Amino acid sequence: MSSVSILPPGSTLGMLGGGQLGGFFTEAALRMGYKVAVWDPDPLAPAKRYSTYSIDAPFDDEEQIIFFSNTVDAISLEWENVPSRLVTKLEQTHLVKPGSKSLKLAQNRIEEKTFLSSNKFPVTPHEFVLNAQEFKGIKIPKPWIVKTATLGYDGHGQWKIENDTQERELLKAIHGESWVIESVVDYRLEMSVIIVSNGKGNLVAYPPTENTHQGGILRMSISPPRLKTEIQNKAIDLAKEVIGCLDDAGVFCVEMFLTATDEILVNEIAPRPHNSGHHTIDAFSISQYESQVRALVGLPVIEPDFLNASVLLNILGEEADILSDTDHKFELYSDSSARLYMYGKQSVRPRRKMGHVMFLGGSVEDLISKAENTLMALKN
Ligand code: AIR
Repeated sequence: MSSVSILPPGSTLGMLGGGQLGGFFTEAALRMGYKVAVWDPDPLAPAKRYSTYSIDAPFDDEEQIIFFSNTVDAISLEWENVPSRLVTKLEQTHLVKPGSKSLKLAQNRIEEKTFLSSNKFPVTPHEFVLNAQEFKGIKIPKPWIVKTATLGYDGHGQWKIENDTQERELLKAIHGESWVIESVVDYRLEMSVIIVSNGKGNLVAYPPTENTHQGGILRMSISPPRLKTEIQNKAIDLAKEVIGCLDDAGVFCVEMFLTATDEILVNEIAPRPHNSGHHTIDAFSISQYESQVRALVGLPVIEPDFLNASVLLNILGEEADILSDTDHKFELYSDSSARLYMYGKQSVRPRRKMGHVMFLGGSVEDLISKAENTLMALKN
């Protein structure tokens, strides 16, 4: 599609996927005067709490594809598992940001790694395994991180394999798939950079966040990161180069490792806002979700102002029930620096992202200890 001028408030934006990321997009779009049509097969998807139009059909429902196309003026997405076939189809008639090219890359780790290595971006040592038999020929020594090539997110489809027994167990459990096998890198920390691209060469970055994970799922995200400015700038430059190479528009996240020798390796690219960017709602003048709206409707994509330090704590699985237990006296409820976000998910599944707490202001060290205290209280 050729580019258009600014889509005015009052227009309807289509959102493929209706999770928390789509929910925050929808809130930002509503504030800016837009209507949003949220398409998610789950009738209770969080973003539908705010949507103007809501579609519950599977993503291949021809009737709903027509309804959606007739209703929306431009389209974005909020998770990688939206079928790329649908996006390719919608692209023929609508502006879709990001487009199917970036989506396909993010949907297949083999394609993603190939894109990164062929563009000479630093990545962890890896091998591709196209069927279970090929596990025998892997040259990378254990320990490995095994990742399914497709349909993985939030630690799903990922295993740490440290010895031959674990490899045998894994081979019993997995089925006809393809995988990326990565060396376990001795890294100092994980970080991510959110990039906004207008698709015409203008790329804007949010400063990096420092991220901690548990069981492959983001637990805390710290901003500003406890890193030298030089390393932060290096991470921003690298993220801009990676997203520049994609040649697409929208909000993207580049996840990275910082090694013990201060080398930065690119781990993953997400063609959407990111969990580690929730803080941009409270801690920056323009959130990643407003940036997603801006990039989509053709408003200028601009550098956000940093407002205050923040630490995000994700609320996972049954922790959501513990947090709402009225007998429990959580300090965070009497702490004016703590903002609670619950996504309104109806079913609690183990380790599912149910909400988050954003600790704001003051020093990062104080915010981290508040987040750690909350985590401890959730375990008791
Ligand atoms: N998401 C997308 N990629 C990674 C994550 N965490 C967000 C999106 C998606 C939601 O998580 O907002 O819709 C899916 O969450 P769940 O709990 O239904 O699996």
